[in-house]
Amino acid sequence: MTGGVVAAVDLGATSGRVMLGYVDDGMLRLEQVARFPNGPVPGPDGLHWDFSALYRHIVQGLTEALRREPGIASIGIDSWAVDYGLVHGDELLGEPFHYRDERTARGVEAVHGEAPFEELYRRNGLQFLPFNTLYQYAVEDRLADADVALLIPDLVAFLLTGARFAERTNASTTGLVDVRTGQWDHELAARLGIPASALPPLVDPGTTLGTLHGEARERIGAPLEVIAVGSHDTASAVVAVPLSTPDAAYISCGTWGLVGVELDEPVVSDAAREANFTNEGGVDGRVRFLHNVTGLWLLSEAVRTWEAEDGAPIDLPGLLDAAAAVTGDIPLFDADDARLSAPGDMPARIAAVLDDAGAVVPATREAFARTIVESIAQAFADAVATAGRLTGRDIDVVHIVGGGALNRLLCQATADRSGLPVLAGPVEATALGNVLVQARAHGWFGPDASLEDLRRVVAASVSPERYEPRS
Ligand code: LRH
Repeated sequence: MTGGVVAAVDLGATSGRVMLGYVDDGMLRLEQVARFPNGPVPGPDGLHWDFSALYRHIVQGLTEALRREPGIASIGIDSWAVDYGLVHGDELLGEPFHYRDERTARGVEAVHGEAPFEELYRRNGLQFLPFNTLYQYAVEDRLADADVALLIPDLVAFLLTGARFAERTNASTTGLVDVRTGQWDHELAARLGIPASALPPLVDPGTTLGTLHGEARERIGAPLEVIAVGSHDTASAVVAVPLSTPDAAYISCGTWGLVGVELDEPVVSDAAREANFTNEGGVDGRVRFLHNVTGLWLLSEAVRTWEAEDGAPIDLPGLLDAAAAVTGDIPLFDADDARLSAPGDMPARIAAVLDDAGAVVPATREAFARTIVESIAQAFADAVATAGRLTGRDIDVVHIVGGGALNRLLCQATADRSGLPVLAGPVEATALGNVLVQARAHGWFGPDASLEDLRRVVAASVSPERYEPRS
């Protein structure tokens, strides 16, 4: 076994990072080089991302990474799914839309008018999420003006190297990839009026995309290679779940809680469709059979509102400690309620959902925070049970990875409500998965390392915290 160092660009909905990932004799270590904020930016025509700022931060971060570590072997990029940028020549046609922009409602109507959801599910295996890329394309005015449409990590790779590809795990979230073959569904795209320019050549994780070129190469300072990783952040996170039993479930918990199991073959049964379970593409052709639960978005948006009210930052660990000490009945709400997906005054939105269900609205912030965390945990427990039912598995342990693994109240509540032990960590699963796939491409784990071998490296490098269910 050999080793080396790679750079991982990991873009989340609330922040982005550039990390160095060190592999040494079967062990893995991360060092953060840069961290920068991210979030929805309201504009005259809707919610966008400030992609130009993100790209500037990425180039700065990579420059610093190379300064610290001149021996970097390659760069890998992952981000949230579904969103894209339109490219004409070398130019980006405007800042990408944010998936929480409400224009997608019109897209759903237009697409389902041509291809009903039942048919879409048979073809693409995706749960219904109103922002899946095919709905966005249906209301995208400038699609025809573009030479190519690229999902966010592919767009970053294009700007860095000039290469125009679609990495397969992330492409699977567009709704335009055939769940059986893993290839673009050209027939569906044509029926929906989506041009071939939106379906660039697909590549698998581990493929070398290109070498830094032009201004990026000058700024960063070396002709580094960019390697495709599981460029959907959730795909990278699932690579780094140290699955401890064959019947383990995982929750990749950040803004969203992605709750499910890993499969070899998709499940597109009526029951899976009705339960709104998705079959997203995983690394090495695995299937991420999971359901999107509205995760820590509910808490972070509530905190954002309270901070605006106070004009001062909130001590989140302190609030969660106070929430854990709340006694008495905890009212619950449906974390997946569609009214909770847009930004803005989350406490009022949740109060309306509770009120409509005849539940009591908590009177203090700590009680409110407790209700939010317990409602997320209940949705996690329900989704774990459903994943077991739909796949015939007797789930025996739940791994929580991502930022949510740090939330002790959430981890314990998930154990209590699912009746299963929870193993929390690694927190940095997404960046670790990104690093692992690059390291494997360099042959640092031997010629034929499997996903299981990669997970053994994670298990050797981190120690998850265990939460036992309490009655
Ligand atoms: C998590 C995530 C999730 C998608 C959503 C858009 O960051 O990628 O898997 O459903 O963002």
